[in-house]
Amino acid sequence: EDPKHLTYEYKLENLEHSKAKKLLEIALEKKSNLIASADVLTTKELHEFAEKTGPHIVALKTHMDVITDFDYDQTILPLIDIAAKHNFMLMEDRKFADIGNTQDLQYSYGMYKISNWADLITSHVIGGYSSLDYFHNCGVIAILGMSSEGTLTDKNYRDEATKIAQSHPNIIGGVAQNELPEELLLFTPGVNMETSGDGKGQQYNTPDHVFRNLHTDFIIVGRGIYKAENPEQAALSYKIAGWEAYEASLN
Ligand code: 5FU
Repeated sequence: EDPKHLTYEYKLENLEHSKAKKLLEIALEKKSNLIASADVLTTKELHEFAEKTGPHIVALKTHMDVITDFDYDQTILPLIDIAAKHNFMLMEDRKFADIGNTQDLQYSYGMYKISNWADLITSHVIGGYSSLDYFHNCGVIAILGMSSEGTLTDKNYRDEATKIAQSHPNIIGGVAQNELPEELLLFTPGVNMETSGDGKGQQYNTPDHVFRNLHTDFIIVGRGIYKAENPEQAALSYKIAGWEAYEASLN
């Protein structure tokens, strides 16, 4: 099998969405396929984590609703500057799962005002094709399959969800634990080089596994980096491991 269609260069040429292109450009420029998940609890920790990991990542993934001292001006505005300085994208892992009108409100209003700053957002597709129509100015990453033990995202669900992802112009890819059609970017969480689980249902694989067997495009790493003794060093290690696994998967 010719591996050309698996390369970031090929995908950059062939994908249309501007956010997909931007992500692929950053990947090639930094030789990184790493998305760091910043599941920290304060604005200060979030900014420090973004500064430390920024040079090594293509995107910073957030759960803004766990930031205990969230304040739009204090939390978001500096984060936008840090992202610009280190050239990474902002991905809010909001996992929308409602009717179109509610998702439209949740995306732009409330205190997080996600549409103002997120380049990428995650959304379930459980509300159906049209529920995804209101995510403008961002790239949507559809939750197709989850990494947790006992997830209900069985093959039938994933196949139907993948059809929506393939046909909806706002969707650039999916979160999944299986290979996806070539026109969708694959984002894989549940990556850790130290351990196989967290005792709370999370199931981990290595970077090598997810590139070789799933042909993933981007690895998402949380505790492997932010819980490490030296998060900056850990980000660099995952960046190198991810890139080497990507290159090895082409051979
Ligand atoms: F959709 C998913 C999924 O299937 N598994 C996940 O782990 C999302 N995640 C997120 O990736 C989860 O919400 C965490 O933010 C992150 C994984 O963090 P970890 O610390 O590497 O387990």
